[in-house]
Order: sequence, then structure tokens, then C-alpha cells
Amino acid sequence: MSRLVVISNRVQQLNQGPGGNQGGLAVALLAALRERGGVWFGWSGNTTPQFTGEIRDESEGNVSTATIDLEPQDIDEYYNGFANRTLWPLFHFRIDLTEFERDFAGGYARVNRRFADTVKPLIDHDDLVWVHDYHLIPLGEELRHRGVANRMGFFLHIPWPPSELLTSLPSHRRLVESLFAYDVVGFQSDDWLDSFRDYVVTRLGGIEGENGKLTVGERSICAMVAPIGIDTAEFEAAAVSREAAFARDRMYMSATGRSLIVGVDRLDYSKGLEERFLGYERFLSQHPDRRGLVYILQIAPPSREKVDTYQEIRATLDAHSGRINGEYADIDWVPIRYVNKGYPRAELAGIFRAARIGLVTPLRDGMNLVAKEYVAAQNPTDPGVLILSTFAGAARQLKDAVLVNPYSAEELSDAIVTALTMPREERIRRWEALIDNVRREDVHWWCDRFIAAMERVEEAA
Ligand code: ADQ
Repeated sequence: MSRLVVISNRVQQLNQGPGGNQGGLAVALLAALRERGGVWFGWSGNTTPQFTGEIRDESEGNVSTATIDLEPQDIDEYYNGFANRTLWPLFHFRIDLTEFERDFAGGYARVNRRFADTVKPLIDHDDLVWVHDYHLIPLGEELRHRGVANRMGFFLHIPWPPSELLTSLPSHRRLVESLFAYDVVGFQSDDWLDSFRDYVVTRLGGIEGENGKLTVGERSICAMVAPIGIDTAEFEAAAVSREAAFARDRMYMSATGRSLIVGVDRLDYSKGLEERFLGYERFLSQHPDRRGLVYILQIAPPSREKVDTYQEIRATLDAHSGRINGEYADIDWVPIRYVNKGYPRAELAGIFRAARIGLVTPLRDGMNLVAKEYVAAQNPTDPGVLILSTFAGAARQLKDAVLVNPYSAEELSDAIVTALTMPREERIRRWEALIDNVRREDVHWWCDRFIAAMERVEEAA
């Protein structure tokens, strides 16, 4: 069995122990690494005044992590620049927020070269190399230039934009061509793969073959859909743990007899938080009889705070929650509890289980794992209702959720009423269909599916 080399912007540290707070992705990748042996390589999160390429490694059995420090300029141009001011907004269809700076593109190329230079000596002849996400699209090509002939795959965790949007990126052609250095390129849903295929065929003159094969000039890739899942068994267990029960009781005691609506998202404009607050406000204004009987708990830990648009969305949400609470709160009831911090996974699972409604309404999302976590945490005999945006990759799998257009305050308001009044039998029926998918297509299934596709590739040259 070939070893695995995982490369991503950030690396999950080993040795987290049982009290650790690993997400499902880290759990699955570490499980695959332990099964095969291998290395996980990426940026340490630290800066250094002068890039040296020095690798810090840590190992545990047959698995190691290897990290490098980057210069402040790298972080400005590559991470806060091209990755999060250019690609992230553009790939989430927010051309209005996309910044096009040559310095960003230059820094992005430089950091990808730095990654390639430093990781290359860690790759053995027969290793499978699996690169993750938009930070590292050109890495495969940089590795090929350095003579790496291994089987290589790339997985995009975020959406792939329609060609009309992508072509607004000055370097769009080079970026897409560089993906042809990989052997396998994976997307979260059919929608994103369709957009990618459209670009390749209509703009690059690529040719479609069987089983996802796409050919441009001399190079062929296998382009596939591999929807990511969660570690469902782990999350289901977390939802009935002592920590979860404690969190659930805290929620119940603080709001006896009121229905909890929960939202948990990184504070990011792609998550549709502003529209969610406005939809909830519409619900409060249209249904005076229901005021006081429900409340929203919105948990939104800040992210990417160096990027201006993230400071702006934070200020906007502060303003909306303050205004809505000011307008509707009473001496014994607050309609929105808005919390800007992270919680341990078991507590989160308990909060999900206490919630009558899970509100997952991104404007655009590659997949969205919170939707799946909400489903996994429910009580099978009295499950809550998932309200899910049709623009999340997860909506392709979770068809039995109450699907909404998150831009429409009226639809959101109606969906809340539908969920609050849904009979128990219907809740159970929908939940059973949802959990069936969340269990079957979990994160281990996803990982195995992608690795199997890489294994099917004949060794390059
Ligand atoms: P994200 O945009 O980060 O991921 P998501 O899929 O929802 O979005 O994952 C977020 C994770 O962080 C979830 O596991 C959630 O429980 C956790 N989390 C969020 N807020 C938290 C809090 N306050 N406390 C503790 N944990 C919290 C990107 C893409 C997604 C894609 C994933 C995986 O944008 O579309 O689903 O990668 O591929």
C-alpha cells in the first residue's frame, strides 16, 4: 500500500489526545495517514523575518507532520491576499468583493514554489500526493517542474464558479491549466464539477472522455465529485455524551418552553448571516403570536480578521442583532443570542440536539458540514428540522431538509413556520432519510473514495 502525503495550507497537529478538538476532516485524514503511513505538510501559522525553508516535524508512529514558517509578506499576499481576498470571494460568486492585485498573484505563486521546494524531499517514489484547497492550486504543477512523477490528486473544498465569473480573474487560464498537472481533481458537488468542465471544454478546448476524463493538449485528468462528510459515528456519540447533556440542559434551563433555532458558522459573508437575521426579523414582524416562543442562538466565531470585508460583516451583524433585539426583546425574552466564540465539539453537539431548528443558510458553500452535524446530533424519536440553503453543496445530498433560497427573507420566514409546525411523524420521516445519507457518505467514505481514484491512476511517466 502506498504512503500518503497530504498537503494543505494548515496542518492538524498530532497528539491532541481525547480532550482534543479535531474536526471530521482532520480525523479522517489522520486515519488514512495512520493506515498507510505518511506525512501531512503545510504552513505552521507562524511568521519568520526571512524564509529559510526549515521544516519542523513531529511524529507519532508511522505518521508525521511537517510545517514551515512564512514571511509576513507571504501571509499578506498569499493568505490574506490571493487566497482570501481574490479566490475566496470570486469562487463564492462575490465578484463585488474580489480584489485583483498583481502583488497578491505574485505572492501566491511564490508561496506555492516555497511549498514545492520544501515538501519535495519528503516525497518518496511511490507516495500518493493529495493537495487540498484553493490556497494550493498551482502546487501540483510546481512539483511536476521539480521532477515529481507521483500520482497526485487535488481536492477543492469550496465551490467552483461559473466560467463567466472565473474569466474576470486576470490569470484564469493559467490557474485552470495548472490543475492539469494533477491526475485526479475532486469537487464537492455536481454543480461545481459542471462549471469546471464547462470552462475546460468551452475556454480551453478540452475534450471530455469517459468516467470523468478531461483532456487538454497532452494532459488528462480524472475530474470527479466526492462530497465530503463528517465523522458521523463520532458526532452521534458526542451528542449523547455527558458534556452534550450538560450543554443541552443549560440551553433548556435558560429558556424553558421556548423553541431554539440554532446557527453555527464561521463569521464569513458567504454564510448568509446577514440575510438570516433579516429573514428572522421578517418572521418576528409577520408572526407576533410566535414572539416569545422561539429564539435564535447564532454562534459565529470570527475568522480572517485581517481582511477588511470580515471586519465589515462583523460590524453589520452587530448592528442587525442589536437593532432586532432592541425592537423586539422583552424583559424576559431576547430574540437573538449572538455569540462570537468557538465551542468544544461535544458541547456543540448538545446544543444541536436541543435545537428544534438548525438554520444553515449560506449564500454559497462548497459543502457545509454544520448541516450534517446538526442531523447527526438529533434525537431519533423527536428530531429537529434542518432548514438548508439550496446553494450549499450539502443540498444535493440532504434533499429531505426544508430547502430555502437564503436571499429571500419571506422564504426564510415561511420555512421557520413550516419547521415549527411540522408534525412529529414528518420530522422523523425526513430525519431518517437525512441521517441515512449522513451515515453512509461520511468522511471516511469520502477519503476512501478519493484515495481509490488516485490509486486507479497508472503511475505517471
Ligand atoms: P468552512 O467554510 O469552515 O469549511 P463548514 O463546512 O461549515 O465550513 O465547517 C465548519 C466547521 O467548523 C464545522 O465542523 C463546525 O462545527 C465548526 N465550527 C463552526 N463554528 C464553530 C464554533 N463556534 N465552535 C466550534 N466549532 C465550530 C470549508 C468549506 C465548506 C466545506 C468544508 C469541508 O467552505 O463548504 O464543507 O470546508 O470541506
